[in-house]
Amino acid sequence: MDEKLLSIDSAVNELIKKAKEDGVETIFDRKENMKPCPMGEKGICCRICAMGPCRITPKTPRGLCGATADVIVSRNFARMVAGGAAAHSDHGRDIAHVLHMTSKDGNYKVTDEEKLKELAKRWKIETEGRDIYDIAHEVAEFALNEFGKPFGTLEFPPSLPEQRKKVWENLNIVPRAIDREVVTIMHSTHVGCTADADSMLNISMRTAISDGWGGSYIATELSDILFGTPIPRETEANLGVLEENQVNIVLHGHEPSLSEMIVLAAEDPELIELAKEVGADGINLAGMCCTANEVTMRHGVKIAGNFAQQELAVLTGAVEAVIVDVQCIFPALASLAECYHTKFITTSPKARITGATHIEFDEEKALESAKQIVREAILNFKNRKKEKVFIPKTKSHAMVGYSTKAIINQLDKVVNSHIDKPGTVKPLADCITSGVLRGAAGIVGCNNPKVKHDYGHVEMIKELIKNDVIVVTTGCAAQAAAKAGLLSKDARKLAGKGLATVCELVDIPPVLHMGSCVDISRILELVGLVAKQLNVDISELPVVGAAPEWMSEKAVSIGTYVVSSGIDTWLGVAPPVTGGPRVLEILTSEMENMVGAKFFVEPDPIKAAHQMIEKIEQKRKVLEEKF
Ligand code: XCC
Ligand code: SF4
Repeated sequence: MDEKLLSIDSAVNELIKKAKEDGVETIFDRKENMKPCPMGEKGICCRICAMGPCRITPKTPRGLCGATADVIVSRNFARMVAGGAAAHSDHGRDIAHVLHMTSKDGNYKVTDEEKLKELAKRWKIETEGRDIYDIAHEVAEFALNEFGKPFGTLEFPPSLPEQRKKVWENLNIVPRAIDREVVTIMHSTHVGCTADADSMLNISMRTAISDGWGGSYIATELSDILFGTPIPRETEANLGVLEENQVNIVLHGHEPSLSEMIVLAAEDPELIELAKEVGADGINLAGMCCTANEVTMRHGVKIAGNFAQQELAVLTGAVEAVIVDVQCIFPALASLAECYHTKFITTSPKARITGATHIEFDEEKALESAKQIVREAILNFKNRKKEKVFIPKTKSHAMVGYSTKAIINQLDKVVNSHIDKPGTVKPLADCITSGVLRGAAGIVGCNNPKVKHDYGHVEMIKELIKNDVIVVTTGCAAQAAAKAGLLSKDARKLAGKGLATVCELVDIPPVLHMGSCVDISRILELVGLVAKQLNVDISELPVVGAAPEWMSEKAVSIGTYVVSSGIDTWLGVAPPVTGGPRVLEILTSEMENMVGAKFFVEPDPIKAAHQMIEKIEQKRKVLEEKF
């Protein structure tokens, strides 16, 4: 096996080599030995009842109950959507509970009062003359109600264009309560329920929409209210951000309610003093996966790496603790950490892992809990084995923190205040209609060892910006971009002339970091606002999406809500649906007639980028006739 082929990131390749020397295994080794099940890959294995498992073959074209390949594939797909929507939305619910817990003297406070009041007004909650915390609690209750309200449909944010809502109404896919949509999938996929691929995919779309425009949107808005709406700031990315002489703590997972408190705890003078007592120069926090995105957006905390790098952080031998909450955490970290001095600390009852040290994070005593966890890390510094330490030098400069509001602030730089009022997306819409920017692309998602690490993200992004397509990014894709230097303002030199000029005038990099995966809601918000500005539907905009290295169920939900929102989406890895001809036909063709967009599968990121550009140009032609 040629290690050089595993990643485009030299830090990764160096540490894969160290793993060999240290005699430990990583995902890259396990990938070598894993032979994926061909049935699973096509989605034609059903384990929904105990008469099975049933596998579809030429000799057995139906399961015992008579389910066809399409029925099985569509049910499996729906369950992936449900898993993903549940994870994002439950994260949103947790944040709502934290908002409900806020008080003037508590650990959790309201940071963005303006955003709170805006949301309160939208939800018709009285704000005049009221204590900010009374408003916060009522907003939290309203949000919590969105998950399980018995009647009516989801409250949509004002960024959703009316045209889009009509599309959903006509297809009968307007979500009701968020939990209800997830439960409906679990019910409909139970043995003896939905046995019709078309209907199963409609239900999937409705559930996915309840994630993107519901659970995830709530997660983002309430996180901003609690911890602040991100503004542009500088950071650094890659394993080179770990420090030789400091207590290194890696924050990994998703919900900012934990990581925000760790950030606070790490600033505590007593704990800094303790770090010095044990012989370190200080405490160094570094983020991983979406937690990294959350804390870098709001505090500039450095980014250690993305999904495929979590084991490699431990392999440096320089990490005192990996602190995790939920989602995207390798169980492999438990046994790996044992080979080093690293403490692998789980904190959520939703994600306990055998072999990990479990210190339950108590939100009622959040700061105290966080301090206890940081103290564990500090006390572990003495166990670091110098001879086992290897920190790659690699790190890149990056700009992060482009919330919709931050982008609008940047756009205000070019508003001619005699003609236009500031505070809108009009300058962006103008750049798109005039053709200075050909269009926009959202590049999101994970790492997947089926794709050379980071290659899919980085090559696709480079090709797009070269062709004057502005890129917005979240999740582990954003971290790939950060590590490759694409989030730096310097990356303008890789952009086409139009995009480079816009970046110069507006003072932004050509690739904008918009946050974590739940923050894809920020992308929906931005795109929705541009569509409203131009009075068109989202599907009419020269806007595309891609997940070149996706792997999680969350990504399936995301892909489905992005397409359902009218944005064509490219996947670098085929989802397990190829065994269902009707399912495949709907996802890659018929959805276009239904919601104005569809899925494309293209493993080659450069080819995919050109397909995306072609689609953008097609959409431009139609749009240009309107303007
Ligand atoms: Fe997870 Fe959110 Fe994927 Fe990264 S991008 S591997 S889902 S951390 Ni969300
Ligand atoms: Fe087999 Fe039908 Fe049971 Fe699935 S639901 S395992 S296809 S009998």
